[in-house]
Amino acid sequence: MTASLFTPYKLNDTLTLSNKILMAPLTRCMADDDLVPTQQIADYYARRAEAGLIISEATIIRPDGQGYPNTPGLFTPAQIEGWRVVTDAVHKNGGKIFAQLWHTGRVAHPHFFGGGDVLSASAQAVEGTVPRMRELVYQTPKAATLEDIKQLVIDYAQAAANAIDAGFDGVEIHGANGYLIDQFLHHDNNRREDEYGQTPENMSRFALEVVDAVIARIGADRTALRVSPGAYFNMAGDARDRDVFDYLLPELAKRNLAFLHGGIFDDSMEFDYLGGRISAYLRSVYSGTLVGVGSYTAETGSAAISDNKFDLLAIGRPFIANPDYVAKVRDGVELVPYADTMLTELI
Ligand code: FNR
Ligand code: 8K6
Repeated sequence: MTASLFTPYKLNDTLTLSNKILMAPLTRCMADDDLVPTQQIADYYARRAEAGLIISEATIIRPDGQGYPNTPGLFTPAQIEGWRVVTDAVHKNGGKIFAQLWHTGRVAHPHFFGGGDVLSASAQAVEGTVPRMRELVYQTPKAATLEDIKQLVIDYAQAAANAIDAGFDGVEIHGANGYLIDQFLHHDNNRREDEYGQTPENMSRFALEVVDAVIARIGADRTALRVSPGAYFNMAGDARDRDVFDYLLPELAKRNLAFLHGGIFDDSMEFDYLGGRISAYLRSVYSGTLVGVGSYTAETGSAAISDNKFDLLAIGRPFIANPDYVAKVRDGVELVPYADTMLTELI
């Protein structure tokens, strides 16, 4: 019933995955206080190396991208060194690993980077407080100037180059879940009146500039992107967002990315303005390799691949509960159910 998951998948001439199960990016908030991954983190990923591809927890490209405690970075020599220990450990166990490149935009908090501006597409605050740090209220961001945008694009590309230096097999740019890139892609947050706002072309411009700058540094074969056309986290949906993604996705397809990854917690969620599920919408508009995700089991994910709904399956929470997820599925061994209480420990 899960056989379709256990055949190799050729992403491109550079990368072939040994199976179709990806470990989804999972923020764990366990880097040290310099945002360096620890030996425990290396061991945690190494235990999961049987995945066809691991996508790392979201990793910030620069200090003002931080919105949660102890999320790792990829902008200092010590962070690059720390990640090299992780990638070596994964490779030694026969695995492959991409870094997920992250800037939280308006979901950042100056508490984490010593004060200063929070940047976003527009000066629209996200409501509420930093999770588990309830005293930290989100502040109204500064709308990024054209100069800020130029620098951000440079910093994404530099983080991608740092990731390759650190031994990663590639990067997944985090364009999903209401963080910085996504803030440009949805009308809820993007109220700009310049060449980055109002029209689908303009609202897609920042995402495409980041993608193109990363490709220029590390090659399209090693570059992937995660997107959330259906807003569901840190963001409200708007029917007009559909036109933005209808423009963006064919543009992305021209770039021959390694893959495109949907960002959603439960892919049975339907979005009126997308005509249904995220995966179905992405499949209808995007012609390249597509990763499905969101409350799938190996069985339902394998069936979806057999039905050509997507090409690869990403698994999140069950991988937190089961370091040996892939072996268990292959051997038909029962899985340990995930519980939120497991987030306090790296097993
Ligand atoms: C996530 N998710 C997530 N997504 C992302 O793009 N970057 C990240 O760093 C994280 N971090 C994260 C932490 C935790 C604790 C959870 C539960 C989720 C979302 C994740 O990649 C995935 O899309 C969802 O968990 C849905 O897949 P599952 O868990 O239903 O297989
Ligand atoms: C301090 C912890 C930081 C974790 C950041 C990553 C976010 C994952 C948290 C899981 C909760 C998700 C809620 C998503 C809403 C889904 C609605 C369908």
